Amino acid sequence: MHGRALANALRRATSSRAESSAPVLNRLWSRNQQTQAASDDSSLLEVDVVPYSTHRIDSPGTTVNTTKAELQQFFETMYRMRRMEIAADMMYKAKYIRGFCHLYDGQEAVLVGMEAALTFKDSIITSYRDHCTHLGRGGSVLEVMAELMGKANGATKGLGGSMHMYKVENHFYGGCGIVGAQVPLGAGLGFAHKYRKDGSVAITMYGDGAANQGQIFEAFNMAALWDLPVLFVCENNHYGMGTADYRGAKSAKYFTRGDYMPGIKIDGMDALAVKNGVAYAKEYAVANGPIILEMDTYRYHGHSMSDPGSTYRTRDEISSMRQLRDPIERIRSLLLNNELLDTAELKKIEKAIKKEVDSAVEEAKAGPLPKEEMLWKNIYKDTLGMHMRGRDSKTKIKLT
Ligand SMILES: Cc1ncc(C[n+]2csc(CCOP(=O)(O)OP(=O)(O)O)c2C)c(N)n1
Ligand SMILES: [Mg+2]
Repeated sequence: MHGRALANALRRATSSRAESSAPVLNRLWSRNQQTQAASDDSSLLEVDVVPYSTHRIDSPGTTVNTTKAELQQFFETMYRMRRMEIAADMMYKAKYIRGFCHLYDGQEAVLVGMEAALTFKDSIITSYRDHCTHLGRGGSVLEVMAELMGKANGATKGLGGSMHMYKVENHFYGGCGIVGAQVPLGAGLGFAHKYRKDGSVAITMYGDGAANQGQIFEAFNMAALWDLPVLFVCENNHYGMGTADYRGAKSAKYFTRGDYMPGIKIDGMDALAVKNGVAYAKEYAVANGPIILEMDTYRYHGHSMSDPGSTYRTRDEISSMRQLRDPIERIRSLLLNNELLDTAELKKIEKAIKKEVDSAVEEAKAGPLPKEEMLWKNIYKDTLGMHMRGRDSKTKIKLT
């Protein structure tokens, strides 16, 4: 990142620490002295988060309720996501995983905070950066790792790979490889919720790069025209491949880009800020219609496995993010500084999760490949006795 972008990133980083963490910890500390929260997993704690920026809507409150149990769950889930992505990186380099592979490490607080404010009745659709979305929607590390390795016990039976995780029973509609294509689909999911009057919302996620596409504005228009319960979640990780946000967008204030539609900018490195913002937006969307949520976040890896991620941004920028805004370290500090868990307890959790990920990797490696007949299954719902041409015109395969 150069000049302006670097200065902005570091300003964000310092403000997160200076404005939020220090007072938060003090406040939590004195509160715990009174409530003995550490002894009870469900005792309520209050944490202050960095102020939200808003467009055409009042701000959510900046004091967020949480519990020891919730903070521990945030820590565990984000740590599991992080370890899984690190394992995927290693398996890719060892050639167990081939083809596309976009990692999510750095951005974990977005999904973990969002899921804390949603239920699995709310729908989610996202881009190709979808491994952790699958975990957030109740999937397992094994399902993701096996899918990445093209195995039959993978999330989509080894047929989709990295960009096509899917879990329809928990209303996760995938992983889409075409930049921005999921956004109108997400508006359609919102239409279904409204039509069924089920009180749920559709979350349609897209990146800062995708935010400049025409189809995004078409989806905004329809969703707003029909008051659809949609949260348009722009994950602003500040780069679209190697292009910094400010180089590709006339206005990088993505939360304002719905014009007539309200928007909120959220610290996407803080799971508590995300939870609170999403809960507020869900209530708004069910009653009034769509809203944009810009998540200010950062990806540690390159765009995909073919991108070392260090040619268009400095190593200093990446290490500053890790040191000052890392979403896992933020929750670790809250747990430690408030004596909810000690270092040994956190180490034990980390060790158990590492073991869980390692054994999922081994199980995925040993998993079966899809049967050959999967090549011609699932093409038509009713095959009507059709045949498929084989490698030459003499070979005909009956579709089943
Ligand atoms: C329609 C289309 N155009 C271009 C591409 C190539 N492409 C893949 S990802 C990407 C960048 C998208 O960046 P962003 O929306 O910020 O998402 P991020 O990768 O940062 O999560 C591009 C240009 C594509 N897959 N589809
Ligand atoms: Mg991006």
